[in-house]
Amino acid sequence: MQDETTIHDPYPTRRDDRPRVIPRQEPVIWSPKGSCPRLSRAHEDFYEENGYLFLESLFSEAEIAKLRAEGERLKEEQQGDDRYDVIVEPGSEEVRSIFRLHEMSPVFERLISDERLLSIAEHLLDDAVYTHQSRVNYKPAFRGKEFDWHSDFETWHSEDGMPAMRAFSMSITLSDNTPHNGPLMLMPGSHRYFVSCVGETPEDNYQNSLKRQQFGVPDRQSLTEIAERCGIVAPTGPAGSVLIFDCNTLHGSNSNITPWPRSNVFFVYNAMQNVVQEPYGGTKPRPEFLATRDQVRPIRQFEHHFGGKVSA
Ligand code: 6CS
Ligand code: FE
Repeated sequence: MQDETTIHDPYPTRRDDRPRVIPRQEPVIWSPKGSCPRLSRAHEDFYEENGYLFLESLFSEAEIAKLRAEGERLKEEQQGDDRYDVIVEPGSEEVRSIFRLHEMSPVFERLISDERLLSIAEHLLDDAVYTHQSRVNYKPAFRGKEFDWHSDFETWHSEDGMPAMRAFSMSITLSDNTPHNGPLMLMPGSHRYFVSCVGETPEDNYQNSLKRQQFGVPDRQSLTEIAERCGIVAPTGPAGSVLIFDCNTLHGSNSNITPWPRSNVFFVYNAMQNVVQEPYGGTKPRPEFLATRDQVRPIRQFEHHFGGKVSA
């Protein structure tokens, strides 16, 4: 158990019997604004204010067709295997998520280092970046179940030992995300509040939480207050769009009972200066497929760009 007197934990969670709302202590965008070739100033201002940004049709239909085929290939390949990094839907054998895409698929390994994504990641985090986690959430037709409201950072801090809010997710839509097939919902601006959760994390929690999260789900009063303050949005758009969201933006999604899947790839970029340490919740570190720990290496070397001057 992490002795609280040793390392100060700015975001204590799953420790007390009542929730707390702690103001965010880190910047949202770590680089000076206006220094990213791929984002306009309006994009940066929106992301800083809301904790998410939706970039429509970043990838062409031809590119997405290849990515979708790769997602289906992986699913066919894993179907029926009782693999630890393949999660099926509660109550069915439908594949819910496959993790470690960047290790299992050269196609997705290339995608995570695609300049259209990597340059934004290095800018937002102002550092060399590595893959903390990658997955495809299939949210299959008729049977794709919900994801309860949560902050990814709350889990990654408590169960993986991620020190600071210097990470974010990119969700690449492999299928059209419509208002009806369970698009990701977010509370815009919620990234500025860390909601500590109650309830001590059971050992090997991930064996249940990836199907249905019960620990690290904020209490209903906090969720209600923040939803009333921030509202709820559900960005939709065609396959090939990219939803960027901060590690601490509250999000979730409804079940999918439509005949159309809502399959999205998720890449989590973490700053090299924010490599996971001992889990702050005191549980044993989660397996490598959920949080890169032994294989941490930058996707590429990074040089700081301040006002066009390049300094190593
Ligand atoms: O535990 C995790 O790391 C995963 N759980 C959720 C619901 N979102 C982030 C991540 O995929
Ligand atoms: Fe999440």
